[in-house]
Formats: sequence, structure tokens, C-alpha cells
Amino acid sequence: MSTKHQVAAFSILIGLVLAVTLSTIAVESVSAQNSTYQQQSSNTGSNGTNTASGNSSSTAAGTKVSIAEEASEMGDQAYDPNPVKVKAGNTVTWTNDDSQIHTVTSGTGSDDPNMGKDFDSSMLSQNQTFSHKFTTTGEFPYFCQLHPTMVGKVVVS
Ligand SMILES: [Cu+2]
Repeated sequence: MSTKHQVAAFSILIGLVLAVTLSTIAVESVSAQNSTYQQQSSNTGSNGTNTASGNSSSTAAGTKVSIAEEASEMGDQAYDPNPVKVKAGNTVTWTNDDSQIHTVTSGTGSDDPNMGKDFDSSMLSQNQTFSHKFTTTGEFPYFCQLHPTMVGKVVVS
């Protein structure tokens, strides 16, 4: 074989290697796009599931009321929202978002003879929750036994 022939053969070999390499890169980038697309669509799917389960869990858990930060200083703003309006059969869930301990106790205050008769959370530490299902219509005042200036009302229609 002459040197010219060797160079020609080498060029053809380089050309083939380049062609194979380029087509491999092309295939890889397409499959990379595909997997990215699949990840995006599966993310969308799980987001959709999360939204759906969030909706159903909020339906199951019913209406939420927050015991606000610094609640002991906040009077009728301590429970948020206040008043809270629900339909008969709904459940109200209170969450203590304050660092102090509070209660959710039915009645107008410490001197109410029916205090705690309808519902009473007892002591709620930070992040603890209390739920009560309201089956009859009416207005249900409640307060905190530890800080009786904290007052709220549930209106059931
Ligand atoms: Cu309190």
C-alpha cells in the first residue's frame, strides 16, 4: 500500500467514526429530551394529584381556624377567622399557631355554667390541632380558658 492509499483509508475511517459519533450524540440528545419531557409530565401528574388530594383533604378536614401568634393579646382577633361560618355537618379544625398553650372551649367565659359542654380542646401546644363537628345550627361562642379575653364564635347555618 502506498502512503496515499493509507491516508485515504485513514480519512475514510475518521469519517466513519465521526458519522457514528454524531449520530450517537443525536440519538442521546433526543432520548434526553424524551426523558426530560417524561419527567415534566410525571411532575405535572403528581402536582395534579397533590392538588386533588389537597382539595379532598380540605373537604374532609372542613373549615380551618388558626389560633394566631400573640393570641393572648388579641381578644376577638385571637381566633382567625372570627366568626367562622359553616354549614351543619361541617367540621372545624383549630390549629395553635402560637408559641403559648391555648384552649378552644365552648361557652361565653369562665363563669358560663355550660362552659366546655359542647366542645373543649383542653390544652393545645404549638402546632397541635383540635377538631369538632357541628351538627346543629346556631351560634357557638367559645374562648380560651387560660386567656379568657380570647373569644371566638362559630356560626352554623
Ligand atoms: Cu389562650
